[in-house]
Amino acid sequence: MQTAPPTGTARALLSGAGELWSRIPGHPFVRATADGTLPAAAFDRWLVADAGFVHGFRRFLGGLVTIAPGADAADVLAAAFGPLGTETELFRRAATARGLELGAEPGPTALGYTSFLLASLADGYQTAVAVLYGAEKAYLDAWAPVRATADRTSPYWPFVDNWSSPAFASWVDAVAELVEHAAPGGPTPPMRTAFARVVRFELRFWDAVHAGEAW
Ligand code: MP5
Repeated sequence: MQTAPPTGTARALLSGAGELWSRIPGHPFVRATADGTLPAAAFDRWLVADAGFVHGFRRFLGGLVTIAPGADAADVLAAAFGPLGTETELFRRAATARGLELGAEPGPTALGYTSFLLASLADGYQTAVAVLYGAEKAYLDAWAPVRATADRTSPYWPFVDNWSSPAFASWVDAVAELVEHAAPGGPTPPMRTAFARVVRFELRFWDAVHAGEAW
């Protein structure tokens, strides 16, 4: 799925993250999920960790709606609650089918990432919307390149489909526009710092799940 390349501030955030960002597409976890070869235990760990992430993410999104600078931005953000509800159902159904308990104690990386999302709200809308863009764009850029070749008979496919779909790509484009409106002159240093943290957390999240990180 090709999307419109981001322009302006969003593009500057991406190119600022440079080498780190280049490790998002083609990450071994994503490749193995797409071709169905990821061991079931690793997928199960990811499913529980990511369900926890999505729960925290929804609270973060609620906070962003609260601090959005106007109704137009709030409308764009609030529109994501519908798809997030569908996504939550996808996690619940898969967890039931696989006999997994959602709501387990998160590992330190997952907890650190969701805590960072929520903490970024205290830095204000401009920085927090850059955080939102990083998290969503990371998932799009990870999953969209494997959509065409992914094994659609695999139990992992509904998840690959979710974040590589045209609907998800349009939402990420809309978030890029919010970033542009929030900082039309280009990213501020706090936006760049927060965005780079998101990229590091995204990469660490997959690594932690793969390794079975615990504490
Ligand atoms: C997303 C996700 C995408 N599900 N998990 C991580 C670790 N990063 C980003 O967010 P959403 O809420 O599923 O669109």
